[in-house]
Amino acid sequence: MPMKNFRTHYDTPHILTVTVSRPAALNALDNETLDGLREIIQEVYQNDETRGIILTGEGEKAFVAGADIKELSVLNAQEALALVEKTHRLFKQIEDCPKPIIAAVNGFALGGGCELAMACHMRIATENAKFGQPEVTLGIIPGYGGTQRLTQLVGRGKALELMLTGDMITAAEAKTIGLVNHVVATHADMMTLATSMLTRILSKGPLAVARVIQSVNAGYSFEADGYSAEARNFAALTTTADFKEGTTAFIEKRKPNFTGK
Ligand code: CO8
Repeated sequence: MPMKNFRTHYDTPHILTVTVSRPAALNALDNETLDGLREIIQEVYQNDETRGIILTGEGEKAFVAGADIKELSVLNAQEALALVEKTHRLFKQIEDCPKPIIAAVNGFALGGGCELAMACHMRIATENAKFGQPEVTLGIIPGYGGTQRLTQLVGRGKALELMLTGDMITAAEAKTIGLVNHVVATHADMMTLATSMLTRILSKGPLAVARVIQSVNAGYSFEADGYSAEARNFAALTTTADFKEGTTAFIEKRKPNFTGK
């Protein structure tokens, strides 16, 4: 399935590797890329050839460096709310996919990129990978489910620390707090481990695999209100001067001066 901003291929039968490929923007998720990912995930649900998925980013530098900040910087509140809600649905489809999806994190997984990795069922990272939710630096908050999924994965205290400071952490730290399952030395090791884990899972009963995913996710359905709070708060912040300042400062490659307005 050829698609702009993606490469998809089978290295091993039934295991589809999906590579987000926008290297000039460190694989940031613009609208077109999110639309492409939606089509790929729909195809994954329908295609019997695909039984497991590895999701990764192009190159050695970035998995996904977040939402596309240039695109984000000009959104009004209504557009932001619509985009957040649409992407919540897409990431929920990834999370609820009955076929196992492993994020192979080969570099920066920041903002929406960290959120995308967290929507996958498991995460394997290379040593050079970096994780973070730096949205506060832009005057906004995580908007693609991060306030909920990061808290579920690492607990409230550590999640708040990461989201309030916007600090990046190494793959080793991410493993210590439970954000990633495994850390390996090289890109090749990462793909080998992801493939061998999926191969083991695919040798089990596919109906049982699907029901494990469904049962685990059902335990988190009470957090639906958290997702809508995230969407409303994200949209409200796009009306502030701090949002304009934060995103403009990134584009102009300077430090932001926030005024709390
Ligand atoms: N969006 C757009 N372009 C980006 C992004 C991004 N997220 N990240 C990097 N790029 C671009 C840079 O602008 C640069 O382009 P150019 O060469 O044209 O100037 C190119 O990629 C290379 O980046 P750098 O030169 O900055 O590379 P460095 O090695 O110096 O730094 C970093 C790498 C640290 C990863 C740095 O690029 C960075 O801080 N990127 C932004 C990370 C970030 O803040 N991510 C969070 C974004 S907000 C978000 O994800 C919110 C999710 C919810 C959205 C809801 C929408 C409604």
